Amino acid sequence: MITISAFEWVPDFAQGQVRDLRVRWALEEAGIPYHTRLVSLGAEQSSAAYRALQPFGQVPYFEEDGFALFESGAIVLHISERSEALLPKDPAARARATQWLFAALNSIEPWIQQVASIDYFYKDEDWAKLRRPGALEFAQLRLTQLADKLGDKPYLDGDRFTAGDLMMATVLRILPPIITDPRLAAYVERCTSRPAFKRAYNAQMGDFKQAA
Ligand SMILES: N[C@@H](CCC(=O)N[C@@H](CS)C(=O)NCC(=O)O)C(=O)O
Repeated sequence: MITISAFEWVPDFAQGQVRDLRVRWALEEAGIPYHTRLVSLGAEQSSAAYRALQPFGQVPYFEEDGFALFESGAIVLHISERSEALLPKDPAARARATQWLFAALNSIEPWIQQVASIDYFYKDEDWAKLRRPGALEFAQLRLTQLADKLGDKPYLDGDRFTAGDLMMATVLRILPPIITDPRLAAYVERCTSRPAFKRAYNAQMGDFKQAA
């Protein structure tokens, strides 16, 4: 049985956003059952035992029959390799889905996360007030470029949802007010109205409720 780690509690703004959601969503799309190991913020995440599984003390990690993996991108890819619902069989389509998964993590997430970190953690700092307009401008440039590439297609590679869309949608959800292009807003809505996303989201929120 697969085990993934998740936080037992996070502040309200982070609930429904923690990166184990990506892994839960991939498992739901693939129809693979899993358990969660709930970890507390602070001492437990920083313990040597936890850091043996996730060297940065973060969530999520993935474990199955003694095989352990960290980094949500690597975990989602590992799960996706087992399911055509996430990675097409055709090698070229598969490579393009992987390309979009990396684009989400490497070309989009850092810029959205920069603005999100300012808004969530530093908004009253003088340096943050100076930095925010430039960070926002760059994030918006990337988002416009993404929207142009998406165009009128339902998903990034055309008509079918892949692991690339799963990852991109989780990244675009990080800071909803930043998504002003109607094509991207509709895309996020399309991806997150999938039943597998709803099950994953409810499972994360359910774990927080249970621990409260
Ligand atoms: N690159 C990592 C990032 C994981 C990450 O940022 N996890 C956050 C929760 S969303 C975390 O554990 N934060 C607590 C910390 O960094 O101490 C991944 O994608 O798995």
